[in-house]
Amino acid sequence: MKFLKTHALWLALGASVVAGTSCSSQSPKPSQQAPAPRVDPSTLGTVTGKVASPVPGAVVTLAPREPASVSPPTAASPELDQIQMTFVPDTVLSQVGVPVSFRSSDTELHNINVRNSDTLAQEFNRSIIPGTSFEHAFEKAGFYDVRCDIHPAMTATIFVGTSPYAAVVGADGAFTIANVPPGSFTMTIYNGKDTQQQQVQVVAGVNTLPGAAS
Ligand SMILES: [Cu+2]
Repeated sequence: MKFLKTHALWLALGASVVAGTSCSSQSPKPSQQAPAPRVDPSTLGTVTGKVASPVPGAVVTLAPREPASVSPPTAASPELDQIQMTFVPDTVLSQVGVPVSFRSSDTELHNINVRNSDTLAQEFNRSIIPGTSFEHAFEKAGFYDVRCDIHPAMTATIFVGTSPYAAVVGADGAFTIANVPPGSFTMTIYNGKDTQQQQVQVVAGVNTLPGAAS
């Protein structure tokens, strides 16, 4: 992805917190050490915003600044499938220590070659038999490039964060982060090679940042 000066790209960034949109029925994943304390679903929100001129695979995260005040992860288990010679989805969000399920729903034999995008260190490289799956938990945060060496057109990206609050930015720049508890967060925007951070206070109700699109 090309370097872009995002200070000029931020036409708009808005964050709104909408109470009552959480899914309280999800169970903690087995990998999590402690069960999730009960959180009143009406206190959780959905943070939405818009990044101008996003590059493909841009990611937005919210890292709690007050860890004790926020709930543990509620995100679904991440999965990267292979369907008709394509990785689905093309960008997967995970967290440090949370297993990613690698699956092949294809009839072709593929391999999965994963490298850290920054260090190029190989995380693993293994073949996957059609109709099977395996899990792998990443221990280092960052972006990972995924490819199938048999079919060079098959590529994907995995983002491993330290927070459960993350979203892939859409082609139109829009992003939505669900199940966010009120609190103080550092928002990080990974837009290609460029990274931007700002502080966000998530409160009940609607919170629109300066410059947000109407
Ligand atoms: Cu392949």
